[in-house]
Amino acid sequence: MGIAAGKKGIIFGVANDHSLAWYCAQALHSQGAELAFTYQGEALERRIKPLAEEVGSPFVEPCDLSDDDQIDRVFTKLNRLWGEIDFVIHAVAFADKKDLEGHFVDTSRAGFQLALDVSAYTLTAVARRAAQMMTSGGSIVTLTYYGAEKVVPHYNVMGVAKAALEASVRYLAADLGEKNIRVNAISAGPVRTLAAMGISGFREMLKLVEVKAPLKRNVQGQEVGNTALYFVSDLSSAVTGEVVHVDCGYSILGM
Ligand code: 0WE
Repeated sequence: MGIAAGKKGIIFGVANDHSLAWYCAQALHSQGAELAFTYQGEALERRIKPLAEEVGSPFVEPCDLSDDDQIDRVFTKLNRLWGEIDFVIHAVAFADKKDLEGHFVDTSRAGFQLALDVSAYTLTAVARRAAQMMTSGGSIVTLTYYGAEKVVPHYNVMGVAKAALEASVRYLAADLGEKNIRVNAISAGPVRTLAAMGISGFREMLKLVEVKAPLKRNVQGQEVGNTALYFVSDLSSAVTGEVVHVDCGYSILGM
């Protein structure tokens, strides 16, 4: 018996075995949770299917979260499979690469809309549909980053999107609390994932955290997964609307 035994939920955002969504999946599976997955685009199918199989998942579907019809389709299908769910892991973000290289002031309307739509609105889009299936209460967990709170060079429009995401966590927590649905965010320190690859200066960021953070190291994917497990489990039954930093203490320095 594990602390997530008997709990069922859906995970959005596994791209490969380095994804924070995948670390969440492994932590949840290790404690008895049953997992459903969605992935973005044909290209990822070949990567996701074997991972889902590793954790015995009965549900792996494509879903472009920028398309309401695809979200509806996934939840209709999930409802037919399980009828009820206990948790959602939302680990999804996207901005145009060119908006993560230059200056924030140069962000186009289209770039702003894309980043906010995919990285912030999708939490609300998913939460509304998931809440209908959370008939015994539930837990919704998303991933955010320090760039929402303070200026991080080049994070730019993603920082604005994560600020909107963190505010959405609080408004969703207020709306869904009466159904005993909790909504929280994990603000993870930098981790080598697909989303972090190719970002200029990422290695230097990892080095800076190692030198400056109170714990003198970077966060591991497993530690982010364990925090998601805590939020899904009843250990966090009175915690909602929170953004918890899982960053080896880096953010307390205010750098
Ligand atoms: O939230 C993120 C990554 C978000 C992200 C990354 C990409 C890269 C490839 C969103 N969209 C894209 N679009 C792409 O085309 N992180 C917390 C990781 C991250 O991203 C940064 C960081 C850190 C840390 C970007 C600039 C500066 C620091």
